[in-house]
Amino acid sequence: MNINTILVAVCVSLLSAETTWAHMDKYRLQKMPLSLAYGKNDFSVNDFCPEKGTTQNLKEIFIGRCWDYQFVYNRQSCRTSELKNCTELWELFHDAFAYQSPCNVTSEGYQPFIDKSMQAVGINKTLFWSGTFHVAHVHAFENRQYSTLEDTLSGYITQMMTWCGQEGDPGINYETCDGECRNKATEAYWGPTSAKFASLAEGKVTVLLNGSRAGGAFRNTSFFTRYELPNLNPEKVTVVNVLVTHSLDVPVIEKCGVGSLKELEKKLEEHKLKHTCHDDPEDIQHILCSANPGSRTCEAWKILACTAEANRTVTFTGVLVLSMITFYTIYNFIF
Ligand code: NFD
Repeated sequence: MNINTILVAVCVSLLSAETTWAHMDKYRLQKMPLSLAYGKNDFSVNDFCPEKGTTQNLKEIFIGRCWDYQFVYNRQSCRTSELKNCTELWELFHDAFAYQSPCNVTSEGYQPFIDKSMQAVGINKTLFWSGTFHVAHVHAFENRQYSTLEDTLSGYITQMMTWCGQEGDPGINYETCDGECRNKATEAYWGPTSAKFASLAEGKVTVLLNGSRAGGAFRNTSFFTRYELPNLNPEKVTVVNVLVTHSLDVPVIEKCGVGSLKELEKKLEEHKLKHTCHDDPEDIQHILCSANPGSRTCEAWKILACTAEANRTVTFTGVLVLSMITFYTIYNFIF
């Protein structure tokens, strides 16, 4: 039996069912940001939001979130940028879609609201996500150096809401937004909002992709591909750090440099953007494992991490003992 086998056996016995992940998750649940309060999995917005029409009390939620953002959620925004008038922002937003059919809504209509509300998040802070909604927001929340679109005023106010207009009174359709132009109307808002967010990015930017997503981690149809990547300014963005995460206990579909991630590298080069790519970074793996402590992937990962740590400790102790023996021998020899 070699030393490594012994260390693995020690780690297996030490790692009991009651793990640190579970504690971390309990702590996290106490102070969840808005973007995390709605569910733990990544699923399509249609599954997530069963209501068919505009979110009830849209105006009140909009204005409430707007003041909340400026005075509570992102308190320092009062100091770093001028205070925005939330009623004025609501009017700009409302005028972009109310009293019109969703088929007539345009990106240009939303531009005054976007221009008035969107602010830069700061150098090295921008975090994009695609297929990783939940984990990206936990990551941004826990590593305060990151900000997603949903951490900006415009993204915070409008995230996870549904809205659409109608020609007749009251100008907003609370019954259904499921008409033929639903996607076009969604795109008219989120397209230019994502583009503006990306155009303000500076320094290192990070994108968190899902390497277990059927259809590829980097998809031609995603907002990231169509609106964010093309609007990154190579004069201001020093490097694009691609992080690829994989769902636990399911086969890995893509890794850095493979499949659609190879396409992403090409696209970044076409845009003259430097890039790096990392599979399953440790801090992301911690987040996934804290939510699913019993998963097979996490168990294996914990044993690996523990064995590596134990190996380091054994090596360190060995070197220390050897140095002491050498020192003792030399000392005895001299004196
Ligand atoms: P996707 P993408 N809960 O994952 N962005 O690249 C809720 F509520 O395919 C942000 O197309 O990536 N919604 C928004 C979810 C909209 C969830 C558009 C979930 N668990 C673009 N998972 C936004 N905040 O709504 C997915 N969605 C929705 C910007 C999500 O709202 C971001 O800066 C989106 O409408 C990010 O870098 C749709 O599913 C990138 O574009 C497609 O999400 C994400 O768009």
